[in-house]
Amino acid sequence: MNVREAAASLLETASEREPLSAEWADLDVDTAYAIQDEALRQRRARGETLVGVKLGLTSRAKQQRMGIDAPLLAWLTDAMVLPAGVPVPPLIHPRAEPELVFVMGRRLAGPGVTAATALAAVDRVHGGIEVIDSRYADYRFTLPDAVADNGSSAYFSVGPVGVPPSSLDLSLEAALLEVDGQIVDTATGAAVLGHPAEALALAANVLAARGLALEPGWLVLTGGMTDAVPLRGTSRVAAHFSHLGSLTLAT
Ligand code: 0L1
Ligand code: MG
Repeated sequence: MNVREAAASLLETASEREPLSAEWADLDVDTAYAIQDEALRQRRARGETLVGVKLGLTSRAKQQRMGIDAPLLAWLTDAMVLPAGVPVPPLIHPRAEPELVFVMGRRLAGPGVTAATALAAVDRVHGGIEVIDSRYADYRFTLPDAVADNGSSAYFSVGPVGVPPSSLDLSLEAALLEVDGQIVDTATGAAVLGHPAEALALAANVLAARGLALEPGWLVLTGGMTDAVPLRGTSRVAAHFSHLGSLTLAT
């Protein structure tokens, strides 16, 4: 299997499959990012537009659950945007997680980006929910598998309240995750690498190593604040933020 075939195969996957590493034993992270980039090329060829990036595995809760201790980066396209009121489409085994979402005001290029310089390039911050859906059976994978699978991306929704990041302390911004009327988890922005701006700086610096930058208008999902909650058999998931409002998805 080569990079193009792996990307096409992951894009077509509509039910649980074996990890890519089961058939590609020496799959490494650099090759996995090449597969991710090729999958983005194939998505664009079928009409999707790049709208930003997401970070995954930026909280201890997520890293411990997945048994992987390094964050990852993945692409976001317009086909992954779930507008308010649109139910989550059928997926393999979806899970939801609350995230802090930046909208870039200026281009941000690494290397050497710090949390402070990263925040200065942000136009506003929103609360959001990401719906992930690993193509791999039981969410069992290595870091290269998850990178090749575009960080388990499926859909995401951005809440209606957007504010300048200087107007609040994002490390203290809290999210309550509610499923069918029950609060199932809580966290603050500090769960995301100590401060979500650290995740933003990481994204800029990781992209710089690939000759890329965060572009004006891009969305940056900074990673699940809590562990992701399974949606199968549920009807509704909501995230309530302390200053960034609430959003609800029908599941
Ligand atoms: O958004 C995420 O944190 C997903 C990272 C990839 C691993 C997973 O499926 O949790
Ligand atoms: Mg996420």
